Amino acid sequence: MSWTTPAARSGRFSLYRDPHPARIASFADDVRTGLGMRPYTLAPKYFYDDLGSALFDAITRLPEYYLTRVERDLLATYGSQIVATFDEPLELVELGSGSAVKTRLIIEAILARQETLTFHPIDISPDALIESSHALLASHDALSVSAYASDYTALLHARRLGTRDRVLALFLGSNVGNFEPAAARELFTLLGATLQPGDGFLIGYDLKKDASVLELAYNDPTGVTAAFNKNLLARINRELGGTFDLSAFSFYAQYDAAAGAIRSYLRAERPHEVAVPGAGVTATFEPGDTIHTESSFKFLTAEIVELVAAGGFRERATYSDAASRYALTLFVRT
Ligand code: AVJ
Repeated sequence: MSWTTPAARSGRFSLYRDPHPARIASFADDVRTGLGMRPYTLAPKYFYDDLGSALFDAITRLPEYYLTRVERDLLATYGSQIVATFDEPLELVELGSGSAVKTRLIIEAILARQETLTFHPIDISPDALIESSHALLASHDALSVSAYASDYTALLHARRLGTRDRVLALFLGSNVGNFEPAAARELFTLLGATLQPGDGFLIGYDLKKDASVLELAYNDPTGVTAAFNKNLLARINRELGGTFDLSAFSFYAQYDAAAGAIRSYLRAERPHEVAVPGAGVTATFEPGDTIHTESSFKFLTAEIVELVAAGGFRERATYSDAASRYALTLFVRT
């Protein structure tokens, strides 16, 4: 198997798979490392199994979690303007496309002014890729999809996107928020090396704001975010034979204003001993011991501009809502 030969092809759809998935640390390896030392840590990319993806989808509908809704409104309002920044024909690339619901708005803006479009979604979940691609293809005859089931850093390293025309790359959903600043800078450097001068890059990010608004978005009173986090323990039980008692843990998220990040934790409420045979690790918990599950960074536009500049990008325009909750910044590769 290789990046150049699709693992599946039918009509206007091709799916490419990472030929070297072993280079990416596996779930078991990451669980062994994360529970093998203190403070306990698990990586947020493992939230997204089938149940976790469904729970995240529920989060995006919570009244307190404004991020998804505001971003969708910004794309609906400014999509055509964003697309009109570039000469046609455009090709579209998306890092971490997930369900690609909001991408539809950009696809439609592009297809309003050119006859055909190739969309290159990259996502770690092949199921999400196949499902979202088929939904998009079913509603747009003029669309072709070249999908990549991969960690996007691995794919960008491989430089095998196979684009021909002017590219607009998307990185939406505040996904940048899960990257420590140094890792984000590295990702933008890699992206910049993959794109050509004149190509575009649109990033969506959550703006810094009052801690109470941010904390409510992550400590939703319905408990969906708590379930989303606890599913990580349930997934360890399901896939690695773990013995986590989910009822021994509570969830909380706290804004670290100095770092500009919401930090999410599962906290043991009583003494607990866990074995995870599939990862070859055991862990003990005293009441109050935590597992750090996620950091969700918040930004000023100037901070995003500075980070993305590492990849050789210049800010072209920034769009945000009237309440300055969320922003899209459009960059051009220089
Ligand atoms: C998908 C990483 C942007 O950090 O806001 C939502 C994930 N975690 N609620 C975020 C998430 C808890 C989300 N990102």
